[in-house]
Amino acid sequence: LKSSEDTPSFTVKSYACQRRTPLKHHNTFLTEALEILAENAEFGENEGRSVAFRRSASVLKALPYAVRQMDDLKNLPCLGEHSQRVIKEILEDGSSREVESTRQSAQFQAMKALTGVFGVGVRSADRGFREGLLCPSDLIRTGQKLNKAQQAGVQYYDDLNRPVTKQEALAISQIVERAVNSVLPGSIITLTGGFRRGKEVGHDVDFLITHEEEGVEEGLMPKLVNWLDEQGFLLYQKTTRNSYLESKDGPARPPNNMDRFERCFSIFKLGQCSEDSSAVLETGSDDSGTTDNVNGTTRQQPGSSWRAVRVDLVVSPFSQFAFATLGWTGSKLFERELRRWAGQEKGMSLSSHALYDSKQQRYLRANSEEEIFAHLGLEFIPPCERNS
Ligand code: DCP
Ligand code: MG
Repeated sequence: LKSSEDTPSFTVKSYACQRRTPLKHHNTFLTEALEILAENAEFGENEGRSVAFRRSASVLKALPYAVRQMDDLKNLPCLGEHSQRVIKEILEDGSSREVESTRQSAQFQAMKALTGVFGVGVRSADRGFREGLLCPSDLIRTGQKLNKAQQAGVQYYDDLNRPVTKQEALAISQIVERAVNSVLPGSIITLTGGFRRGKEVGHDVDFLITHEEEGVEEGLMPKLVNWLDEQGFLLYQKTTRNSYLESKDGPARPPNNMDRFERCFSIFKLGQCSEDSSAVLETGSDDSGTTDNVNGTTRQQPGSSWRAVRVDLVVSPFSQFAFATLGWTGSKLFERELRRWAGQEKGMSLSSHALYDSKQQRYLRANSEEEIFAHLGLEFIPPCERNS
């Protein structure tokens, strides 16, 4: 077998969790287009279609070369007919009519703007659009009934739609570490989500918190939230009990203790140099007195000494920490593919709490992500290569 000189030959495994997907890749011009179609399918609640486009895009992200002709796609998995048609048009004409008309459609733009409001999901956005709403200010103008989350979402819309920088994420890490260590010393705090995968910016900052002594983490979240609130760091927070028990995960449904897995959706008030940001300024500096480790990069609104940032806090019992870490690191497609691999190829059921082996009819323990990959018969993929 030989491949022609200008046709790179490269094999790509079919599940995203079997491949290494770096953050920066060679086919952004194609993946962005496919992801517009994926997003549009999500707005139409067509999950199958959305996943198909996301899988196609993800395959292109894993290629070590830029696709220049259709031949470059030979033998690649997951590229459906529709995706191939879109790719072909972009390669030949520079753009895809379907993608461009989607991008420009009033419905897509309204859905994007409305779902961009924290607390507004696809359903409400769609209802709004049908009633003639096009942008977040229409929610106010037309006197829509908004819940607390949505009210905060509208109030902090501009801040929350400005990407969170790595530096801001680190500043928030310091606040969270201080908070957690004052309510439960010895806790372990991990920055998860996109930042753990090496992203330079994110839409929020995700944390996973645990303690080696199983059980002592119980009741941590309310104390943590209290501390943060008292110090003036919270603009909004909603703590929810884990809804995992209600999920349709079948046999992997966890034992009862798992509803203790709590999550707090919050909006932080990240200070710059005002008094309430002393925590930010004190930590990480060797007390030069005028440290500006947060200044400059985060001040984008002249005159404002703080900005709002979405922060997700999750507390996990130590025995589930590896699963929670894996589950909260993402990407979303990588997670989805891990679960699909577990189910379809291994007869196992994976969640952020546990891994259940249906054949052996037992839960498989793991103390690290590496052990979970091993249980699943997968090569370990480090976080920075899970950008599927
Ligand atoms: N996650 C998931 N499924 C969800 C929500 C979250 O698998 N429905 C996991 C995978 C995500 C992680 O949690 O990577 C954090 O979710 P985010 O929405 O914060 O996504 P990221 O952190 O990956 O990206 P962003 O930069 O948009 O925050
Ligand atoms: Mg995130």
